[in-house]
Amino acid sequence: MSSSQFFASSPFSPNSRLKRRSKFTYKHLSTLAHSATNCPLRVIAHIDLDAFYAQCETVRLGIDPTKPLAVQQWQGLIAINYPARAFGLSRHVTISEAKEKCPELICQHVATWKEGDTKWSYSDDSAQAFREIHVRKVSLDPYRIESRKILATIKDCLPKDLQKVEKASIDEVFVDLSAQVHSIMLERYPELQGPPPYDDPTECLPRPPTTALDWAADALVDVDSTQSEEDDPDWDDIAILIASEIVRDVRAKIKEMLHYTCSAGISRNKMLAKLGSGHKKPNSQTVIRNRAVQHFLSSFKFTKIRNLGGKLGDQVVAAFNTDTVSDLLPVPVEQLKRQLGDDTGSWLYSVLRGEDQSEVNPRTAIKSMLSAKSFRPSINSFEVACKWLRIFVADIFSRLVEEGVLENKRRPKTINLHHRQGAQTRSKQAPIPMGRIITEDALFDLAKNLLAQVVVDGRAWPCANLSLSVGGFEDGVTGNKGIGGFLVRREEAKALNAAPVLQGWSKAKSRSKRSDTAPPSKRRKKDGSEIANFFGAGSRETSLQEEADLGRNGFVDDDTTALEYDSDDMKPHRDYDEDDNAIEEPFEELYSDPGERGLASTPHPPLSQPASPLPGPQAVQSDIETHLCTRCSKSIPVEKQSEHEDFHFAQDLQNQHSSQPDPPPRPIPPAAKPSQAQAKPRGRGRPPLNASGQGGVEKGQRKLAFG
Ligand code: DCP
Ligand code: CA
Repeated sequence: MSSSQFFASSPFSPNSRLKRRSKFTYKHLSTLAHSATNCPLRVIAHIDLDAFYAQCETVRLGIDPTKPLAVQQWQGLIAINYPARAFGLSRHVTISEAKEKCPELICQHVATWKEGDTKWSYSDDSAQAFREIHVRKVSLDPYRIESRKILATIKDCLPKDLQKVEKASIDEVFVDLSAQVHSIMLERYPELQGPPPYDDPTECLPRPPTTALDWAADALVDVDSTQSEEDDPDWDDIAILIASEIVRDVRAKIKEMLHYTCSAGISRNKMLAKLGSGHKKPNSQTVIRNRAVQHFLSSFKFTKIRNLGGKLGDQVVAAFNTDTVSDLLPVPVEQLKRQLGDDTGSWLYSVLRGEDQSEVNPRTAIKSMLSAKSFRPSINSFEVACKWLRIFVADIFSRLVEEGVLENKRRPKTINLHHRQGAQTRSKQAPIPMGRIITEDALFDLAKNLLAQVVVDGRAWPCANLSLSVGGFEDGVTGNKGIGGFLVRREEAKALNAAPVLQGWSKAKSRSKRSDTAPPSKRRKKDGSEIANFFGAGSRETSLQEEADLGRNGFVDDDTTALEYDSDDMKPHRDYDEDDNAIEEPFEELYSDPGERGLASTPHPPLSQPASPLPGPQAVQSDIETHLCTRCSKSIPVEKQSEHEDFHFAQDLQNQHSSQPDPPPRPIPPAAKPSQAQAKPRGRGRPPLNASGQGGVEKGQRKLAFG
């Protein structure tokens, strides 16, 4: 569609006669072509699917979209479609309340993984799914698949060479339309193609030849009080109108091809575009022209603005005793700086005026994958934890296969285990061996080793929360590995052998405070020095940054909230999130013992399948051929001998290069790690071990059953 048909020429407009030149220059126009973040003609769209999971289920099941539907996860509702919202339903209502308010509500349970399954599946019976909560974990794969299709459709609608699309979450994208709009403007308004008068790029552009713009069905935000609708459009209005047409076409295509509705915001930056997409839902697009920005923002509480939803927002509210944008506008920048610090003060000053120069980052490749589960009641043994690790690995592995890991197109470099016990979160990380195909079993072994290290440290049980993630994705490398391969092998050996270095969580917390108040660049990427990694502990306490990433990406538990997430960060999708995939896992199951929820009559799942016995210490000793290491006098399984030697090699190197005192050498932590836990002297405050070397079962805790 061409919008020029909607433009009326205004030869007699008194305004246009008076203002023959635009307020924008040739330079501005040329920076639009380059999507410069400081270009005053810049146009950004934010597209957000309406009630996403609910729409996925409606479409998948072929249900009439006007029927009320909610997506259920165990006993909670995680997505409510708009027809159901008309009955006053929200995510906060319980299923019984929801059914009371809306008896015809369709509740569809999310897909789940069950131990031993090779794929997630849907259960026809939500109650049945809930009964099996102790052996199932949620899979969001169906929504990821739809999300990918939507992203592909959006990209197909935009010219390949001019598109800049950032996937911000499972159901949101930012699109920088500047370059495309620039090219359309030149086509529609040939007068813009000529060189600037006197070859001076600071010369103003001619005024657009129009007085009235047709905004079709867009929700147009009213202009600021200092502006007038009577003023003829300038090029920023034209640019945003063209962007709005593009977005309308994209939304129509998504509807036509995939049957989903979405809402959009179109404005001069990401912050405003995002506020715009939520302004009028569902199935609408909101345009915030430059001349309407202040009016639009003034109606908001500043706590709704990105980065101001959390502690920083609270701090500002406390400092100025207000939560509205309009109350803060008269506050001079100097005062903001005095009260909030220089960086935060000037950042806030700009944000309140609708300024945001953050870039649309077109990366779409997945950076990490996370699979997690919260346990209530907690789990109490290595054996049960390993069963969950099996499920996590199966879940992650199937996603890796889709990511082309088998063909070595891309592969993750690290595997991380996060373990929560009470108030303490511990994380272990190890490199994933390079130079060989990643298999499910290999991942499981790595995961089990990491868990064994947690067990060795003591205080592993009861465990309230476990998560496994892989990260550091790289494009696959083929051919001769050379010295790089050698180094990785040493690093890898070290990872398998070296003692974890635990730092207190409280330390991490206090470090976190330092970076909390810098809103625009709250979390900077850590400097990952390869040499440092090589000489550092191979498996280590995950850094604060990694914790933050993990938390931001959804696995926000009681401990990680200490890292100060904005309230909108608690949403599944963080704009500007670094890790693409894990952000889709945030609402991972946090379930309660049915008894605790007043559902005492709901039986716990029966012990339908006895837990498979884990090889105990004796079994390992007797079944595995061992080698006695002359360096440390440990018995090492023969197949681990070369890795063990690598460990000593790496440790020797470390001794040469480090002035730090060395940790005592530890034996390889294989599957039989609990035996080593048993052998290790029990530290103060550690719970007593039971006969199998596992932490004692806490009073009131019950051993969990796997079906
Ligand atoms: N989600 C979730 N738990 C939350 C928030 C969201 O599981 N607390 C999931 C379900 C949502 C999806 O993420 O469908 C997208 O989240 P949104 O916040 O974008 O919410 P919706 O898309 O459901 O609704 P809206 O139309 O308001 O965007
Ligand atoms: Ca949404």
